[in-house]
Amino acid sequence: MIIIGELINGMYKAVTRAIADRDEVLIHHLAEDQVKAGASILDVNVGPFSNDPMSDMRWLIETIQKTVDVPLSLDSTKIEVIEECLKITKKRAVVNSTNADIERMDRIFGLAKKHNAQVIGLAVDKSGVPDSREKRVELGAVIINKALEYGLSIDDIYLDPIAMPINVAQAQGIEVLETIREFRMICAPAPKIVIGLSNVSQGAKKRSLLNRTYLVMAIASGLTCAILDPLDKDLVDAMIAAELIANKNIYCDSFLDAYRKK
Ligand code: THG
Repeated sequence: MIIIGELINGMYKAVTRAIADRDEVLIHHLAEDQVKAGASILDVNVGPFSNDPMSDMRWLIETIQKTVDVPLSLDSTKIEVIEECLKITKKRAVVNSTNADIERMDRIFGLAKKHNAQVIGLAVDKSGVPDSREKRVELGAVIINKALEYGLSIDDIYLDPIAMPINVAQAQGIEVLETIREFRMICAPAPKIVIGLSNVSQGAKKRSLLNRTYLVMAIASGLTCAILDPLDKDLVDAMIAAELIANKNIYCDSFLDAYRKK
């Protein structure tokens, strides 16, 4: 599993505050702690309340790159912001994200090709998040075709079926799991498949329990990557156990320690 650390996101009040105060210390800690806990990519998102997303994203990226040396997931709806960030990221970036909208795919895949970046493709179009697995899979295929047209490699594309909050969209939980299963069959080799795990428990009680239960179910369906909170130790333990049971790693008695050491 590829872990994308979710914690540097303005959805978290402490991060919004750190951005406003240009508090490097908090961002340094969040970056280091997530990498130590197993994140191999860090998501960077200024959140919905930023008055100046361009300058806030630049500051976050520069601050993160002072402490850790991992690829960053540029989580922004603004193409100009993504374009600027691609110029300053030191490691190969992940553009988070395009959707299946033709104009956006053209811009994003063009930029990804130019800057040798990977891309997350959301199964969404102008009419919003589909209700059905069929529509999600159709949009996934549209995204893969467009990426190939731009000369990107399948290995550099992550398809995202869009995980929804269980408290308002309960029936979507299973649709997303089935979509993951079908995304694997869109092409060979299969694309990478990612979800924003914490979406599932937003607004609900017992968030950590919901997150780890859904992660295990999604791994059983073929998930290969998740944007999640790597500091939730029970969550990462459940992930390691699920991958072991899915025969992705060889069993040994100290399987948790063995996984974390490698
Ligand atoms: N797909 C892709 N990218 C994504 C998402 C996705 N990026 C954003 C999001 N979804 C994944 N990241 C988060 C980060 C935080 C939370 C949920 C998803 C979260 N935050 C608390 C909340 O809103 O309740 C913050 C509360 C606090 O202030 O402490 O749940 O699906 N490609």
